[in-house]
Amino acid sequence: MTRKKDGDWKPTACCLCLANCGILVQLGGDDGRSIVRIRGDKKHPVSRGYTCNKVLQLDYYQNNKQRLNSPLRRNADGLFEKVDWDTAIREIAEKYMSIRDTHGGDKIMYYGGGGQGNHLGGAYSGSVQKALGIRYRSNALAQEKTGLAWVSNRVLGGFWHADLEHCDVAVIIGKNPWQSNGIQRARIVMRDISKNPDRTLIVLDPQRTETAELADIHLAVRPGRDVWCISAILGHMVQNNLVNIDWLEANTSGHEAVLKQLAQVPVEQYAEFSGVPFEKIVQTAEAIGNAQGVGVYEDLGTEMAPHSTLCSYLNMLIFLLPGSLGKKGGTNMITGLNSLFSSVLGHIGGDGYEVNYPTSPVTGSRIVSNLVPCNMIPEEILTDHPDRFRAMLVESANPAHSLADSSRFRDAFEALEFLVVIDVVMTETAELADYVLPAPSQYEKYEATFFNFEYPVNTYHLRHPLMEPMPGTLPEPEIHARLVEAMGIFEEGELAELQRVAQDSRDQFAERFFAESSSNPKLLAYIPYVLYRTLGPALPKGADSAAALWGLCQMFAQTHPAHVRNAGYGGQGFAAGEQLFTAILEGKSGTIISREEFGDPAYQFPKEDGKVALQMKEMNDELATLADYEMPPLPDDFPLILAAGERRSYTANTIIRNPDWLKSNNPTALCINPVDAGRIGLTDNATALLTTKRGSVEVIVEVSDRMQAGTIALPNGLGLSYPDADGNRTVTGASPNELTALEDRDPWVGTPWHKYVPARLEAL
Ligand SMILES: Nc1nc2c(c(=O)[nH]1)N[C@H]1C(S)=C(S)[C@@H](COP(=O)(O)OP(=O)(O)OC[C@H]3O[C@@H](n4cnc5c(=O)[nH]c(N)nc54)[C@H](O)[C@@H]3O)O[C@H]1N2
Ligand SMILES: Nc1nc2c(c(=O)[nH]1)N[C@H]1C(S)=C(S)[C@@H](COP(=O)(O)OP(=O)(O)OC[C@H]3O[C@@H](n4cnc5c(=O)[nH]c(N)nc54)[C@H](O)[C@@H]3O)O[C@H]1N2
Ligand code: SF4
Ligand SMILES: [Mo]
Repeated sequence: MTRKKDGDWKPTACCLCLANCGILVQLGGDDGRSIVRIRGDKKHPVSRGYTCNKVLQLDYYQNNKQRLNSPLRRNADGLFEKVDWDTAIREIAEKYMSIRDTHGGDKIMYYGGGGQGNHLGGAYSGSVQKALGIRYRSNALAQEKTGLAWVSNRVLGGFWHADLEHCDVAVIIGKNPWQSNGIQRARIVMRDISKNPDRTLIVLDPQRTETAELADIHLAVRPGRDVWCISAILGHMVQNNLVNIDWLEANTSGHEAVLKQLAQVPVEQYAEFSGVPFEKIVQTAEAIGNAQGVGVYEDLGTEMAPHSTLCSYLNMLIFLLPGSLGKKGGTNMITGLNSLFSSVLGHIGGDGYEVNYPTSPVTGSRIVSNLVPCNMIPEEILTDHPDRFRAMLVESANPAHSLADSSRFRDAFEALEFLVVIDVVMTETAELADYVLPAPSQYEKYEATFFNFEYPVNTYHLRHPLMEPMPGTLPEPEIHARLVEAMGIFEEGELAELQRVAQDSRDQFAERFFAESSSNPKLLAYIPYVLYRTLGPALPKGADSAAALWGLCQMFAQTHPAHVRNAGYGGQGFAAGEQLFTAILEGKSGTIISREEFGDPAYQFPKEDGKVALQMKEMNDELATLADYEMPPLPDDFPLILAAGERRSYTANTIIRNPDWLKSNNPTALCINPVDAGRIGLTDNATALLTTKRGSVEVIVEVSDRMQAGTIALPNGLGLSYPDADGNRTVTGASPNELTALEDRDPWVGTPWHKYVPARLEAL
């Protein structure tokens, strides 16, 4: 074997979680298509060389037995047959158009568009959606982050970043960054706060997680009772002058009403009900109230449990009451190339309630951030309502496995008149499709995400391909472009002039593109497609997928000229946008796109009146009900609370399917407290039957004193099928959504209560 030289290291990023750490890889194997060595990329401006344990397993994603290499069509016997691309594109376009023309494009739903590492392809789906008149869409954000997105928009007018690198108090709520990362350089950042006597790490989690073990204050809340714990903390702050009243008066509206409400919180009673000792509530309130900079990070432990939306609102008060917005070490509003959360809201009436917000067609559910609540999708299909969804396009997502109640989702997908799935592998959802379209892996094409949430220096990482695409695949932008063409949206030659100018010079292209679009609105309406087919061919081979970024760079440079200039891109007219785009296109380890100033009021208070709307009537009303709220008792036959899907050192949603990657002793285990295990008669590695009102699965037990008594936890992303050595498909581990129910969801935004599933466990 020849020794690899240092020059063989190629920069890219890890696609296993939203941190997208910059990495360097070496290729090897018989055909040079295996990722054989991996290390952190120190040149990456955000991750700076950091990775977690999972990154070493990336080749299980790149190379596996389920990769697709041809479009598949379901034949009359219900089996898949290979078809060529022209046939697949033509037939798919015809079928969608016929549904559009007969029932209306709003009966076709778009789901997905990208996972943890790939958002570029989904950006081009906008043109297909436009061509079909698709109105409703959704993705996994509508089963976790829509509550947060809603309250953030209402209160702050945008989305925020917690400066955990510099804060003196970090509050981590329902998140275990030690295992789930997401936060940049998570383990280093958590350890730094933990080690520093002048900084305080507060962790709210029923479980003694690895992160909780680092905490100065671990609030071991009873599951599902976060809202009382957080109210008690805020109540104690208000009742003991631990709030920054000058800041609130100067920068917020409605604070009198909110402070009055919190002044009435029976702190001791709430503390007791939440399971957290009163002294710890006091200690937490004092740490937050006396801090210069407070950073809050919430995640699934609170977002997938009862009162989740109210919790998200109260979690923002944790940094707002001490006035910790718009400063170093605090919380800052972010601007990125493209926001994953749209700021569309209804109308806020004179009484403070939102009305005329968008809703879903059948159940009338609130649509936040343009996303139909995931838990409502089956009900929007399995009905004879005339406005039901009749067809779907699923791209880079596995909803038949990842959304609540897989069995109902299977029924719903089977009831559709037409389902097309775009993926790199055969998935549980693809199995149910009429057509499956294969895409190259994220290491075989230009790829990027819009998870650029950093502040004050924000970055963008366009990854270059490491190898040629797998034969038989087409990148998503090409698939979408061909669908648009099969639907006859543009005339032959309609884009020829723009194509010609693009070949000459990108500066002229900008002038020409914006001039032409004022007379031809179609160019803007189909902007991803138009850029892909005009500017795309003028970019380096394969980089046509980056064409849409050019449009985003131009917009970003127009809307944030100072931030872009501070990052080094300037000049008149379209020059700054052009320079920014060139830097992103040519950069291989991530590119700095903007530099902001801490505390710039124009950006920190984006709402129209320049103030934070501390009061949010819907939430204040719900807060008022807590004093009289009775927890619904657990049913006698389901005495345990199951967290259905937690992050472990070997889970990555469903991105890696080959079970060989599961390295630790028993990564598929159901964790249970020793007392409960003893009562049920279970020991380590015992097999048990786990049952909820929706179903039963077999699990292997791990007894763990990290678990709070009365609670059990199952890892996420398992229960995937994969061919064994003989080619027989076997399932490893339990699929959590065989156990979850659609109706157990947040009343505001429909997010599931996966962390609060009543369950029973029996020895087998
Ligand atoms: N290893 C790994 N990392 C991942 C992923 C992965 O699949 N595997 N997925 C990525 C994705 S998509 C996401 S969204 C993030 C999610 O990241 P996290 O939110 O950190 O993930 P979880 O482990 O599901 O849940 C976090 C914590 O919630 C706690 N919890 C359970 N019930 C409650 C409760 O009632 N209250 C509170 N306060 N806490 C509770 C659990 O004990 C657990 O420690 O992870 C990302 N990173
Ligand atoms: N019970 C329970 N359910 C959960 C969770 C839980 O904690 N408990 N967690 C939830 C959370 S937070 C999330 S984010 C969701 C995630 O669930 P999904 O949004 O469904 O995402 P993934 O499981 O990451 O699946 C991504 C799909 O993209 C495919 N893919 C990878 N690369 C490419 C590519 O380049 N192109 C295309 N077209 N496809 C590609 C993969 O093969 C995979 O099928 O799961 C949710 N489900
Ligand atoms: S933190 Fe996330 S992106 Fe970084 S190496 Fe780990 S899984 Fe990959
Ligand atoms: Mo997620």
